[in-house]
Amino acid sequence: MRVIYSEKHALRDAETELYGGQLVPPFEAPFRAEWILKAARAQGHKDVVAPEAFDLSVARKLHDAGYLAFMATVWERWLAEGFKGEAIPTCFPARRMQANRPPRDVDGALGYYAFAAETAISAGTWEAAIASMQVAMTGARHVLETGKPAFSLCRPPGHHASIDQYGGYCFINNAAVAAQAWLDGGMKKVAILDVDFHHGNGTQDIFYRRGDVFFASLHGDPLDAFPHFLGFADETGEGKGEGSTANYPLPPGTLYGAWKDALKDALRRIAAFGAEGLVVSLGVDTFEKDPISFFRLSSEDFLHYGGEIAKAKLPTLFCMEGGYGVKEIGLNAANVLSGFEGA
Ligand code: 7XA
Ligand code: ZN
Repeated sequence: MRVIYSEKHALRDAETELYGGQLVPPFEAPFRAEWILKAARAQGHKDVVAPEAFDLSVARKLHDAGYLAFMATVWERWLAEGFKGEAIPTCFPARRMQANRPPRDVDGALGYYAFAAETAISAGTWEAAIASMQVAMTGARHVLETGKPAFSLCRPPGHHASIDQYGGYCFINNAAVAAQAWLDGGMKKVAILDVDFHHGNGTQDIFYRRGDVFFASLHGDPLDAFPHFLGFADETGEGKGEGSTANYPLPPGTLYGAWKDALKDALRRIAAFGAEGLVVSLGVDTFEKDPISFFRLSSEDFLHYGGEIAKAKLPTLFCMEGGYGVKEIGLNAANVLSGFEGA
């Protein structure tokens, strides 16, 4: 399978993540992309290309202009304030506060444009996020032009990035941009299938009121798992988007059998929707040894579900999302691609 990879991912190299009351080395770190690329090559996915130089015009259709302007300048503004550490929000617009006035102060603006505090911004973050989006768009173009599948090895990931907020290690919603690029390129209906352990709150937010993108997500129950405040089964879309969101929250300890049942239902809904293309938000943090998640998929299961996704018989783009800490992240991601191609 064609793999799109940018060395610029390494520019996203924060030193800190707020985790368990400590500032620790981030789980979402450069080694992830290197390990995944190596494993993909080892399984024969050797057609690796660099991304094309897309601008932000498609992203501007999905993300708020103020948010994008903030992201482009926040690190310089933070440094100009004289702060010594990485940029982390500390104050958020909470219940019964005003959530519609972006503060002038950079500390306040961080809380306004972030939905969580684990993701520290540092030098190079925005440049890497743009390169990651270009990786997704290059994959989208390849699929649109050839009908063949592609794997966009996006890093930083994207599915938590909403219309106007970053968090969960995500800044630009790569999968959403790819889906929008397909619509701009002539597809009438697109589906995004999110198999990352975490709910794709950003992707859901972006398309929740639209009828042209179906969003299905299998994830840890938000009552037990990040992002905690979105991803419940009763969220089904609004207005033109009514019926085009499908959430499958699953409990701690979920094994492949129950997960696969949810996957099959999601694929059935995607077929009924009439999608002409499928973007897969591919997180491998569903793995039994993932350090921050609680599903129990084995490496074999990833191979198998790649084959299940192929049965949809849709032009398919895989965009990398999460998966952390253990060597198997490469094997598991590559297994999905191989399972897809072998089906
Ligand atoms: O898919 N999203 C992720 O893998 C990032 C989850 C961030 C969790 C942070 C909880 N402390
Ligand atoms: Zn995840």
